[in-house]
This record gives sequence, structure tokens and C-alpha cells, in this order.
Amino acid sequence: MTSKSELELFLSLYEPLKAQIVSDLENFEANQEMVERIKLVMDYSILGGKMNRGISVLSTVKLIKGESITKDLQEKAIILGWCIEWLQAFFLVADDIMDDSPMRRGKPAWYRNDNVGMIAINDSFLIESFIFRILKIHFRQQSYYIDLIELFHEVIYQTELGQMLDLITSPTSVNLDLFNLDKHHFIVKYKTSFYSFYLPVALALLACGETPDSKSFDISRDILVPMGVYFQVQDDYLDLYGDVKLTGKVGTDIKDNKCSWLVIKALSKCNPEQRKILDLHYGKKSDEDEAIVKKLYQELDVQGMFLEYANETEAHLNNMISNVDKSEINPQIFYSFLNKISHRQK
Ligand code: GPP
Ligand code: MG
Ligand code: MG
Ligand code: MG
Repeated sequence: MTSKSELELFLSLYEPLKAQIVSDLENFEANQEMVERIKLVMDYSILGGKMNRGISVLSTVKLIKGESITKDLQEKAIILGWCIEWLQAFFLVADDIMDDSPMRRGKPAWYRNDNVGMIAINDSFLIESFIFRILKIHFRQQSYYIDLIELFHEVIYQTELGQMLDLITSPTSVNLDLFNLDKHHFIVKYKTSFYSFYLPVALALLACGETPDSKSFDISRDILVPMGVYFQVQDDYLDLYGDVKLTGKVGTDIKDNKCSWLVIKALSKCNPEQRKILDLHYGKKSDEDEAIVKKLYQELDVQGMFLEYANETEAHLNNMISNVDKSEINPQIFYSFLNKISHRQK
């Protein structure tokens, strides 16, 4: 569990960082209209999420350094955490356009607002740039500045590659033969794991003075990437079975013809008649078609298959963590990530 004071500490830097972005805009001759718009975009798209990714940089730094954490290091960890939250907002604003999603964090997706629409594409680019402005302001003098920049660029590239395969595997003309578990694995590993799970720990390690050639980065990647895959399979599950009041979003995977874990499991179990139903109704835009697919999933007990997968995967991840060499990195870091997502509802 994240202690309240840790969350409060994290939140307390939001307004100061926003103010720094705003004052940095003076260097670019931004007028008042632009400043007001940027504040609005930020508040709308950055706040209101779980903020697990952002807070976890500080929690990880604490687990690495123990009592010896300085005020300066604490602040740096929080700033890096906010950079992940900006990264997440940059991706989500764009992803909701691409996925035609109506809702995000309990509100209309940003692009759905009056006078926004496709301007949201540029807004998402701007949110990405805020990351690099903040890194420049706060980390330019650090020996690991270039490592931070390279890490963000690499993770953004990985995420975009995953997003590309997600999108080209869900064309408007449905062909379920395109889907398989290997493809799904690549998609979710790249579109989610690196930025959501590996990045917070890698940032914490850099802030604590580890160099990228240290074994701790490899150990972290080996555990956090499969954990991120599990997290995205949970997301695929919640897309259909989650409670909107908890997830804050309305699922679109069936209508969007997505290569979701659920459809792959249904395909692996269905008989020829059931396959015909899927061919006919998957990836269609109507609620009726979506309901037919959902009913078929129920017949095939896709939820049962997910539950079995979740139990097995959590056991496997726990086992991997129990084998971590404690002299290289504190395994508590990984237990803490797993605890936050274990059988999650949101
Ligand atoms: C989650 O996919 C992946 C992302 C949000 C990464 C997007 C990457 C870009 C380069 C824009 P998802 O569509 O299943 O997420 P959600 O269910 O939250 O819409
Ligand atoms: Mg989406
Ligand atoms: Mg998507
Ligand atoms: Mg999803």
C-alpha cells in the first residue's frame, strides 16, 4: 500500500511543476491564450488516474536507499514520477483517439470535448514535450542526464512499436486468423510493459547513481516486463468485465477488432459453429454484435480461463522474485509492484 504521506508528498509537487512549465513558456513567446489552454490540457489529462506509476519511483528509491534518502533525492524521485504521469497522459490522449474510446478516468476522453477533437493530437505531442522541458530544468547538471533522456526515448519508441502492431492487427475488415498468442505477447510487452513497469524502476536506479551497465537493470527488466504483460492481460479482461465506476473507462476492444487476450482464448476453445459466430460478430460497431460475442465468451468460460491464468501467473512472478539475488537489488521493489496489481479491479 502507498502510505498517505507518500501520495501527499507526490501530489504537492504537481502545481510547482505545472508553474515551471508555464514560466518556461515565456522563453517561447507563448501568449495568455496558449498558457490557459496548456493549463487546461494538463489538469484534464494528467490528474484523476491511479498514479501508481508516478508514485512508484519514490517508493523504489526508498527501497534502494533505505533511511539514507536525502531531501534532494526524494524530490528528484517525485519529479521523475511526474514525468511518467506526463508520459502516460501523452499516450492516453492519443490512444483514445486511435481506439475511438468514449471515456477516460470517469470523464469524456479529452478529444471528445467541444472545441478539442483532433487538436488533441497536438495536445498529446505537447504533453510529451513537457517531459523533456522538466528534465532539462531539473536534471541538466546531473551526470546521468543523458541516460535519462535516452531511457525516455527508448521507452517511447518501444511503446509506439507495440501500439503500431496493436493497430495494424485490428483493421476494419475482420480476419481472426491474424490473431495469435505470440503476436498478442509482442503487442502487450511493447505497448505497456516498458513504460508502465520497467521505466519507474530504471528511473529510480539512475537517480540512485546506478549506471545502465549495472546488473540491477537486467534483473529489473527480466521481472518487470513479464509483470507488465500480466498487467495488460488484466487490462484486456477489465475492458469487458471491469466495472466502469472503478476503471473510469468504457471498453472498446470487441468493437475495435482488437487482438485481445480474451478473443485469443475464445478462438483456442471454440468449435466450428462458435467460430462462425465470432467471424460474424467480432469487430462490428454495434452493441448487439458486441453482446453476442460476450455471450459466446460466457459459454466458453473465458472468465474461468482468465482466473486460472491470473493465479498461475502470480505464482510464477512470486517465484521469480523469490529467486532475485538480494546483493544486486532489493526484491521488495518487485513484490510492491505485484501487490499493487494483484487481482486488480481498476
Ligand atoms: C494500452 O492499450 C497502451 C497504451 C495506452 C499505449 C499507447 C501508445 C501510444 C504510442 C499512443 P489500451 O488501448 O488497451 O489501453 P486502454 O484500455 O487504457 O485504452
Ligand atoms: Mg485504448
Ligand atoms: Mg489502445
Ligand atoms: Mg485496454
